[in-house]
Amino acid sequence: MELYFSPLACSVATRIALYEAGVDARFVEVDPKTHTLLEDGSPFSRVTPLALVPALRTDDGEVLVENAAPTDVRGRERLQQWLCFIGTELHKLVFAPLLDASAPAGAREYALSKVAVRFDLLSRHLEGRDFLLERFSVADAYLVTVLSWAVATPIELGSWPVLAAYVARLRKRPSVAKALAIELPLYQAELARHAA
Ligand SMILES: N[C@@H](CCC(=O)N[C@@H](CS)C(=O)NCC(=O)O)C(=O)O
Repeated sequence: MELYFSPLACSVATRIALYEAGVDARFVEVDPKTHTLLEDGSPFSRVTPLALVPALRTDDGEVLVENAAPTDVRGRERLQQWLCFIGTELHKLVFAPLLDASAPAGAREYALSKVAVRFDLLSRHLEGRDFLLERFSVADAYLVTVLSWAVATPIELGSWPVLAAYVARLRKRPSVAKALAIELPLYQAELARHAA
């Protein structure tokens, strides 16, 4: 199995899920600016047409994309509900414009205007709970990844103490801590590459 990832991008969630599942995988780094593989410079669009991480190549050669496409039969409806909420309401609506340096100011203001109601909802749900569902799931892997991006945006996560505590707690979970410890230096190397 191969995971195509970019450092600290949403593909962190897939890396965490692979660690949680104890799956042995090869991690193939994709440069998010050039959309090429670091190992040989080949275009990532040869793997997946939109050239978006994560992409997972299974041992039989199938390429799976989309964070919200896991196999998890228990609590499937609620899991799908949270994955869609994270993917559409947080990742793409709020964080994508805030993290995209080419987004116009109006897009960033619009994104910021969407934060409070969504974070309030999430905070109410997570109050008194360890995870989104009864146990750790891929939705938590995705949520901790996305909420961790807040430090690179004007969003003050501390204004939602329940969310700040959730992120701090999950970042200590071994699979999450390992994923972030591996990807942080890769992200710093990526920044240095593009600053040069
Ligand atoms: N709908 C996709 C979105 C994936 C996505 O937006 N990936 C970002 C990283 S978080 C990416 O590859 N960006 C590179 C680009 O936009 O060119 C999913 O949920 O997996």
